[in-house]
Amino acid sequence: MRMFIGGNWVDKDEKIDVHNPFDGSVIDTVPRGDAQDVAAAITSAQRGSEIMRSMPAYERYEILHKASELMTERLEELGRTVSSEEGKIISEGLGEAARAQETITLSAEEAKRLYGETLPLDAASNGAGKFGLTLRVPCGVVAAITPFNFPLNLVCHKVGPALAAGNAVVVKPATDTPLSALLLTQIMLDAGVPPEAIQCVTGSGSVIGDAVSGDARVRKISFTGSRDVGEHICQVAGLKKVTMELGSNAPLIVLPDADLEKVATATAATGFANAGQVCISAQRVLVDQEVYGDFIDTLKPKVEALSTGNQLEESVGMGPMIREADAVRVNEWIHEAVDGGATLVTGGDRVGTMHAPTVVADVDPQMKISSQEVFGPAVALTRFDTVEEAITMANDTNYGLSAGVFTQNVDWALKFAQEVHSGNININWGPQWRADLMPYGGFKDSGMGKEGPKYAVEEMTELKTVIFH
Ligand code: TAP
Repeated sequence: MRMFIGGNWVDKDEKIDVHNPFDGSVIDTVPRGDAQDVAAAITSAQRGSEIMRSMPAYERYEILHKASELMTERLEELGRTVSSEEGKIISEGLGEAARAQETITLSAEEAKRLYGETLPLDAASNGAGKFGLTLRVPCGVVAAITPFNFPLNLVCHKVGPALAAGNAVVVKPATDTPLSALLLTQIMLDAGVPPEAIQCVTGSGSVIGDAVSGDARVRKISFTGSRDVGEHICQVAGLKKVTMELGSNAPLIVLPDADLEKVATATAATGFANAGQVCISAQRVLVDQEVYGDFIDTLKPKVEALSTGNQLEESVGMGPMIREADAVRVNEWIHEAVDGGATLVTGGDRVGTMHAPTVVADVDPQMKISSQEVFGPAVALTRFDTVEEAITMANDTNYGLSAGVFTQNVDWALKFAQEVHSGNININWGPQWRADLMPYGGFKDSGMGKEGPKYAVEEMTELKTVIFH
């Protein structure tokens, strides 16, 4: 595929191969964009931002609504593209395509809701005879830098609100998974987005990232990805608005009154979906010592029932990881933990990008598999004695994106909700759950700002205060 810059589909002599992570086969190529391509994209987007700023909200709504209809027609193609380039099983790929379509529908609706307010200026000692109001105005050019793991829906979470709010958007998709973003760009153009209002530049983040983040013509950066890249972008960005949706090592607390069957089902579902490569995967499962042994016995067969293999075959329960280097890293952390005294309950093997679904018990919270973001198909079990200890352990991390607790005790549930420092709190489910309309974003090193179209529109607009004297 080609990239889209300045109203044209652009090719380059230098290409990047896009691989199917299951067998390494090349499924397509994209141009290797450079800093000049980024500069050209931003120049065009500046014109696009003027067009979008003056476009009536109803037209922005209609275009996004049309885009959502076109996505519905192409759902199967979108889902297959996601699965082929990312490695998630086909049901998850199709599920992501359906969610992405809903994200664009929700964004279309938000185009109609850019409210301001009137200000009671005469309530201030110097305000008699004045009248004030606020206008919510677009930022201008929004840069959208996105990760590999949800290559369509997370692009929609930026493109949809950016356009709904009257901005132009420059998309920099992950190099491993650019095809879904390019397909989406085509759909947006087909729906009537002005060609200057959307740009999609492919190329390595380490090469072209600074050209995107550092350009003073970009007013807003919306980034989803790893903590360290997020921090680097903030340093390069200078005086810009930023939204940072970063990583985590999400905890799931199992209190002694929990239904262990339900917890085990939730752990298998929220720990191993997309081969554990979800920012809110259940990673640290903290279990009350009273039910620790029984929980392991209940969880083990559910994890062992996950068949691994070619993600495009419908019978397969878990596909490959995105890159072999990441599978090697996850495997090393597992074996480091086992060498340090943890117990391998199931899994532990790796062949190429395919890592077995793994459960490790008796994990010391200082071990990498617990203290750092695993981002792979491994779950670490640690036991605790009291609710207070469990909450302290859950909070003993630099991350804070999502957390889960299983209990029937409303006091414990409320204590957990109030005391766990995390952007999302799940009572009686694992940490991995999201409806695309809800405010979603992390605390601490998991980032700042919220996504969900309503909240992203707020972050991609600015308030102008108008005073009539
Ligand atoms: P990253 O390696 O951080 O890459 C994310 C994006 O940043 C890619 O497009 C990447 O481009 C680009 N990038 C790399 N270096 C850059 C630089 N110096 N300047 C600007 N952009 C740069 O993350 P990933 O491996 O794709 O995704 C996994 C991470 O994302 C995990 O930490 C996960 O938790 C996090 N994540 C968070 C969320 C939310 S909502 N909080 C959701 C999904 C994922 P290249 O691909 O070309 O390197």
